[in-house]
Amino acid sequence: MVSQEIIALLGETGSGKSTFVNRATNTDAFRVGNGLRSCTSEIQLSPEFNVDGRPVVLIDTPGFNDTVMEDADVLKDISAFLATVYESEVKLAGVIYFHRISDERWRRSDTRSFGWLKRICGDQTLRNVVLTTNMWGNVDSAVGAAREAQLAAEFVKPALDKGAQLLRHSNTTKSAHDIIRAILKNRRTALQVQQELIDEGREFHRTAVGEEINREVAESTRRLAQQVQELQNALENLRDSEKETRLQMEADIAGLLKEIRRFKDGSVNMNKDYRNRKAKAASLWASLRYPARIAISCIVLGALYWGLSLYI
Ligand SMILES: Nc1nc2c(ncn2[C@@H]2O[C@H](COP(=O)(O)OP(=O)(O)OP(=O)(O)O)[C@@H](O)[C@H]2O)c(=O)[nH]1
Ligand SMILES: [Mg+2]
Repeated sequence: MVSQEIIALLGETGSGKSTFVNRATNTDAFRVGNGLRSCTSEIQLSPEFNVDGRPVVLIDTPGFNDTVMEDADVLKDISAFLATVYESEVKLAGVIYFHRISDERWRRSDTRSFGWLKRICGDQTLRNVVLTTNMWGNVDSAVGAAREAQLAAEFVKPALDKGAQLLRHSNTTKSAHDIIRAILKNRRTALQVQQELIDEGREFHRTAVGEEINREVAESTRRLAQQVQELQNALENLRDSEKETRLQMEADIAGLLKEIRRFKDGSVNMNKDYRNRKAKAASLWASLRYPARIAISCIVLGALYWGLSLYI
């Protein structure tokens, strides 16, 4: 039986999810990124901590990255884990989405990663979502406030209209707990992707998340095929003397065709890959659900082994 309040953290890579866990738990439980590379590569569960006497566990996720295939893997992992949680009849308390107020503009990658949040949650559960702005220390406060107002009036307005909250995080334990409190006030509801996968029994490629991945894959494949066609046309017009250019172009075409194959394979194997990731998600979830049973099993097995070694 899971008694904790479970909250999922979502956002772009480097948006501060793991740092939030460290502040909320007042520990250095998770590694945070300090370079240009993405840091968290797998879903991880925070140590349990208390907010107003209620036990809370945060789900830290790998960030969205603005690359189609890498994001597809992250989304399969997140969906598989959320489905596993819901399958065991546990509803999340909510979701925290992270946005760096220090970013100078709302980029295409923000629209894209915010889109994943909407497809995961659906309109009905946006009231259990807190959109958190962080990294206030890296921006002049008036500039940050103007950006925040623009976010509220424009970019995230539709989500706020449907009940999401826009809150500041000042990178302290108190601020992290205030954000969590804002979520704990709400009634728990199943997220859209959980309903699609479990209640409706859809295959992953038929969920809003899966359909969007496939749309992106088709679009990227079409663009790559167009580049191949353009290179092939240019090749036909090359003079025989331009041997080096020809070799380079042929190598470029081979690279593009390989990429197209990778996209197509990813699309064909999408559901199979999702199921593999779901099996992995089940064991991570079990570590939270049955920690005592696992510990007891270890003790029993240890005692048996000890007894056996004495006997032998
Ligand atoms: N100033 C400031 N820096 C922050 C804050 N939150 C995170 N950072 C810094 O931002 C960088 C990325 O933080 P992470 O917590 O690793 O981000 P993440 O979202 O977990 O990234 P991925 O694991 O790659 O998805 C680190 O250098 C953090 O120290 C914040 O609230 N304020
Ligand atoms: Mg991280």
